[in-house]
Amino acid sequence: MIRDPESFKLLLDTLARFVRERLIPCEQQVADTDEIPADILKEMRGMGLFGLTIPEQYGGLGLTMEEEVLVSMELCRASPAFRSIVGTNNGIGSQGIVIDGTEEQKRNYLPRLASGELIGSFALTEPGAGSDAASLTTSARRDGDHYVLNGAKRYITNAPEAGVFTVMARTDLKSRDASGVSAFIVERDTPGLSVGRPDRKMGQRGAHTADVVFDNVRVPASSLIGGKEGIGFKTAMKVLDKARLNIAAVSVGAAQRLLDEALNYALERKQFGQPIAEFQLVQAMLADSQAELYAARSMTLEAARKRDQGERITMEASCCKLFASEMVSRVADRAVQIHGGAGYMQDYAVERLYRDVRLFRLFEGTSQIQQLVIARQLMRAKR
Ligand code: COS
Repeated sequence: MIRDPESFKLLLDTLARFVRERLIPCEQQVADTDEIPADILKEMRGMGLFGLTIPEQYGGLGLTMEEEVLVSMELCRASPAFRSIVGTNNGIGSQGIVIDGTEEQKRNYLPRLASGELIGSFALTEPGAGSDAASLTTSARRDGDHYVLNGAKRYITNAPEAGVFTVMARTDLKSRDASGVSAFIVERDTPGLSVGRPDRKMGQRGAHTADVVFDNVRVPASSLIGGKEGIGFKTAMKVLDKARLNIAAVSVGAAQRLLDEALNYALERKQFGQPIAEFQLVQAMLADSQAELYAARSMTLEAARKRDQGERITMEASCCKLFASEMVSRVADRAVQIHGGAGYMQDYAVERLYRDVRLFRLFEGTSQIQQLVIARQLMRAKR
């Protein structure tokens, strides 16, 4: 749902200009330094990019899902690192509070997340609990008016920058499954919480992940999301439904950029006396990329509209995440192929983007987990 087409077009046009004039020219610097420059971050805050999805009453732009995916598609024409720094505040680092938080929790955290003053992060994955997220072992033992957290989380996006974490931990210490998991809001400076060194990754320089360790971290009982034990896994899954749809949009944005780079190169590069774009084997790669990109874009928009109508989109989000993240990998591969030897060189953006987009098939649920979710939903509908 687009609430006000005119002002939304203005937002998209402003963003497109920012991406073109500020972000893309800065990409190589981000890749070289592994940091997003402070002036770019300031501009992103000024544009409201940290609070796109946070409801207006808490200081955000309150975008609908359709608006959100269109913004992600535009933003992700630039290096995914720029999306990543705002990604957790708009997605997994805030949505647990937006979806299931108490009024007090919303009032306390959402305005600062919306402004970008605070970076939010989502701590589900553990060294021993990746795809099998419900097997997590981080514990939260009740102690009077507090809970005491112990355990370790792994590959936590924006942990080095985060001021607040949504942490999934086991409150029913005898349980082994999802039913014993609760979600907590844990502030960065709580004694006993430590963040490891940023991970060294294949790509996505400028976007950071790290371990987060909880060593007798005492948090007030009021930091239990929704004020209720045992619903934390469901909160996490609801957050991921939305996040997966967003990753589909992120993949579409990156694919648009990759195709653009490939097309420009094919039109300029001459071999056998003519631009390589004139060769039908190159055209086939361009055409397949465009067709798949269009399909991913269409399905993502359709699922977003469905969510805006209040429908559950668990299956659709997984379909979109699966298809779009696999699609962008194929588009990236073809973009490198069209560039020939140049595509293997760091002088060309496609070399970096090829490595960056590989993550999309892994995080927020691997392609295999999306297949599992889709198949389970299909079977459930028959029972
Ligand atoms: N929305 C609401 N509730 C959901 C849900 C969703 N999308 N998905 C699951 N649930 C509920 C289930 O209904 C079930 O509740 P009941 O027992 O009351 O019916 C509960 O949550 C447990 O669900 P399920 O039995 O399906 O859990 P599993 O342990 O089988 O795990 C998968 C399900 C594999 C899908 C889940 O662990 C997963 O998504 N893994 C990947 C994790 C991931 O994406 N990690 C990325 C890092 S986080 S950025």
